Amino acid sequence: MVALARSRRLPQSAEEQFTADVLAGLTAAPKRLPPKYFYDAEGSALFERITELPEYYPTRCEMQILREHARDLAGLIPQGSALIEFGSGSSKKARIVLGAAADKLAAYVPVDICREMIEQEAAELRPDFPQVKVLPVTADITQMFPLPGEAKAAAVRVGFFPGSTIGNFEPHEAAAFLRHAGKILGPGARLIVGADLIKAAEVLNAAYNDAQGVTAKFNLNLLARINRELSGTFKLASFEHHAFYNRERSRIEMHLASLKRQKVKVAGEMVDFRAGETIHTENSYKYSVESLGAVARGAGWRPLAAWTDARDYFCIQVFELVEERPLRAAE
Ligand code: AVI
Repeated sequence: MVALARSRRLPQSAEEQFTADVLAGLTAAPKRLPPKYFYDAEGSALFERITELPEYYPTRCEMQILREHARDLAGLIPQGSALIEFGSGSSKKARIVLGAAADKLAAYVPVDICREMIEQEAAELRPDFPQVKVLPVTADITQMFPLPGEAKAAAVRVGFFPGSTIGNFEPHEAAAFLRHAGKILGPGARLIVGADLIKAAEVLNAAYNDAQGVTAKFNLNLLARINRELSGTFKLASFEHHAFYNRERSRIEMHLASLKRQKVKVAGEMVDFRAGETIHTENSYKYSVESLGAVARGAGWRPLAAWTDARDYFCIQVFELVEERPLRAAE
């Protein structure tokens, strides 16, 4: 940390960025690590296992809503649209939308940081939806990225942001992301967002403290990744997974708690831990249909439709980009 600050060099590679973010987070008070680093190959496989856990309801609820309202959803997709999925991962939810709206879609553009995964998914989708051009883009969805020509030329671009990934942004970041999505998708855009809803604390706490300990492994994998990639000396048995619902802030917080006083070396730097001190690794914000609608409105989107599952655990909302009208002289 000190060495990086002294050198005043800007991080260049992904590895330098990872080193800088980890050292900055571990020397901050309180300690924290960015949740985006959960998703190396090991972490992505653990996340896939989480989505199948009996306690982790979001994925099942979202798939159920998509299946149940696939026709209504297709009705809100204009003819000749391109579907742009932000952070597509396995594309299994997009398959439901493609199944219902393939005749309206000129192109499907899965966007993800992991090139191999989207190339592979694209290869599997093409034979199933021959009438839709599948055009994967490797990019960080929080940064500006160019769309393929076919998507730019489409009648309308429809964004798809499922999985409650919006919940892993801080509220101001969620608003900024929705504004940024509007800029990428352009005039007339629509946006389909999946979000986890506020509910009983027991249900939420169980979803992030599963009996098989997969979520604990997913959380601890962040330390294992630092050991693998940044010559870290974390002893995983000396840290414990903590996840709890913070009702005031409508969010699940995940932390890694140090079970004793200890020193850990990371990328050549020594980091001290007090007994009980935690590293804050993730927030997962929970919304209401109204609160998500309010964030979206503030970011220039008008709600068109909202559906929830039978228990109101999860929602899918569809928005339309509000046209920016130039001010007239009298206004
Ligand atoms: C990816 N994201 C929406 C998950 C969530 O529920 O916030 C990540 C996760 N963390 C622990 N379990 C699942």
